Amino acid sequence: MTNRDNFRAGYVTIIGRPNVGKSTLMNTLIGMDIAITSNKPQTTRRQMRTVLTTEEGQIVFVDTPGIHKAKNALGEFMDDAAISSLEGVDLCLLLVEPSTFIGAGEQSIFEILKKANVPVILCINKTDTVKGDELLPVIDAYRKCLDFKEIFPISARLGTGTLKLLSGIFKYLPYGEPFYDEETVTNETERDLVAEIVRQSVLRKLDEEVPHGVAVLVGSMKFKKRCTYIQADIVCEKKSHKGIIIGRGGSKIRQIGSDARAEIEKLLDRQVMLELFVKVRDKWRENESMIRQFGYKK
Ligand SMILES: Nc1nc2c(ncn2[C@@H]2O[C@H](COP(=O)(O)OP(=O)(O)OP(=O)(O)O)[C@@H](O)[C@H]2O)c(=O)[nH]1
Ligand SMILES: [Mg+2]
Repeated sequence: MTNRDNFRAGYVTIIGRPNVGKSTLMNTLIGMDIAITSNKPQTTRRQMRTVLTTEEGQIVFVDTPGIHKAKNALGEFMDDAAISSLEGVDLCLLLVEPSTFIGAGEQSIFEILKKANVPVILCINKTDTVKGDELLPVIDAYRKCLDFKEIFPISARLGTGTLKLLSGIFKYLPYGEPFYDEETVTNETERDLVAEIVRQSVLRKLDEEVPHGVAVLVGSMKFKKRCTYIQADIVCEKKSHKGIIIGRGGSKIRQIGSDARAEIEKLLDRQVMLELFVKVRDKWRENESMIRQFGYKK
């Protein structure tokens, strides 16, 4: 039983530039792979909430897209999703790379944070990629940029420092009742999680510009006795991209499908048959109504 008198509950947004490890950190903190991750920037496209409930309290994490210079309407939606996540949360985690180079990208985030009335904890991530003595200058450089409540060096990938970070987070949450029951891990629908897993497979199997122009829509999900049948559309921006996604003799789409199916089976904990179709929607990332149709809406 939890001691409700000392129970804390609050919302914590995770923001930062693309590819710094925000989604990896959220997954590590909740102990489950809910948000998709990849080595390509701009993997996350909209806010995604997950819930961690412990004896100490309940944290509702908000994973957000990396803040970047938007090049199209989808990019603007993504930046807005990240920036607007600061409204109404109790705490913000700002994730950065372990480097003393603080560029225009970081500066623009400091400006956003100065305007938001939210306490900020700085997480210097990917510390597994640097030597211990390289961290002090990084901490020093960042300390001068903003009035951070705390600074935690972590490795989201290895889980180093994340327990300390969790205790640090709880300190900034108000005492109160939980928002969700303690079994809840996310408020995402299975359908949306399946679509994200297929998109993750595309991101991991394809290079550069092709996955950036891909959206995934789950058409049907039929729960049968032995198996769940899923049909999904992979929407891309150009005919030439469609050819790349399908690959010679269908080899690429088969790899994308089999990796995605394995992940979906883990999520649903049952056998899955996955059928993928590739469609072309010219310049959909510039088209507000298609962007909404593909699930990128508030
Ligand atoms: N070495 C190392 N790599 C990490 C760590 N955390 C994340 N990564 C890697 O960094 C890459 C980006 O991780 P994501 O979690 O997708 O980053 P993100 O900030 O959510 O990226 P966007 O959604 O594109 O903004 C992936 O290849 C991760 O495996 C870490 O602690 N150490
Ligand atoms: Mg992400």
